[in-house]
Amino acid sequence: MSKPVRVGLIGYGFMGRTHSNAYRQVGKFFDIEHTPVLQACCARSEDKIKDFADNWGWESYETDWRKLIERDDIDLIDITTPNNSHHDIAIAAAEAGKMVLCEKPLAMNTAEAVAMTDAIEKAGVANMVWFNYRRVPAITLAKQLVDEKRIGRPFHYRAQYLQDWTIAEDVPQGGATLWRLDAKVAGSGVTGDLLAHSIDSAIWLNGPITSVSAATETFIKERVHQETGEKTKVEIDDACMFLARFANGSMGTFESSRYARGRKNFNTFELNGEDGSVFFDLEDPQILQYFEYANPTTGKKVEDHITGWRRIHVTNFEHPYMDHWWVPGCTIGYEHTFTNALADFFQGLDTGKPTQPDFRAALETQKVCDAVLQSAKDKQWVEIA
Ligand code: 4PW
Repeated sequence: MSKPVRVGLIGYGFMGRTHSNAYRQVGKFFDIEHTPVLQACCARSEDKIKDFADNWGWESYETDWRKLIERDDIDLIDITTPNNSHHDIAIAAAEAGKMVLCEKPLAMNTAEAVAMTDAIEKAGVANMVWFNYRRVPAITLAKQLVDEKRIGRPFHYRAQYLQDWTIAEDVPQGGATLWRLDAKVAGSGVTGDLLAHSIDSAIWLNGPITSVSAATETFIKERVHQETGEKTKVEIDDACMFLARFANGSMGTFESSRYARGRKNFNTFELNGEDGSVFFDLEDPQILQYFEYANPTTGKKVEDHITGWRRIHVTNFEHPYMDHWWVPGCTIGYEHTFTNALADFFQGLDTGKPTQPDFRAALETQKVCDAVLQSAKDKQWVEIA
């Protein structure tokens, strides 16, 4: 029996589009009782949101998010607006008893993230934060290998998240499209925008991070602000590197930059353990590399002349999510990670089992981001409470 969930989407940018596409696809590819209804979308500009609604098939639109939240015909609020509005919208939506989905990073800082998590938990509403890379089948498979104890005692975690789109000095900051460069709107630079993904994956695959030591750099110190036309100080981190210690005794290195010429969305990680290693690179998204040293079922050690890294093409029905898509060997892409995430969320509603990562999990990532920025500022190790 179908149980409609009437969605109110706030924001119409890049993430507004990825989410709209996912709402349209999820019920077609996944067998879910709870299915989304594209009830209303919302943004300040009437012209833009009307076009957006028409294009994606949203049934109505609002220009004030408070009005959207007040509507009785909305069950779920999905937040895809810039980071500085997540706090107010999420709390108002939770207090109105709506389910809440929120784009990453959860908040501008830990204090906001704590207040949001408290409001969500007090209201007892279903929730999820869009760390979509957990739903890349190859990354989900990496998690399966960890859970199957194929990695053994972990020693090293290594992550990179590199892009190159801010190298030119004439890229402005602020405004509708370039708010990611404006600290007042984004909260931070690559730490919140890119490393938040790497940290979420790391915690998921390798457990809590207990302390960090970081360095950040802002290569271009002033940029024209899109709204005022004035040259103003750039207050975000353009690049960030940090060392980490994990609760399980392993060590981590993380690097992120938007000045890595040629790198567009280079998101990689490697986990090295006593019994095996895994490596993933988003530029080769259907491949998970796995090195097996010891098999956890047979206990057999693999050490001979044909031992080596294997490239698992994660496109078979046995692989996470893939039985919902095409036929073995046919790949899926970036947009499917959002559909897979929604499928997990709605299946969670069907079964009553909450979906991860929820606000509480995203709060843990936010704490690490804040500790990283604090460490870079103070030039010393910071413990994560
Ligand atoms: O969340 C991230 C964004 O803000 C993304 O996953 C990639 O980097 C694509 O856009 C930015």
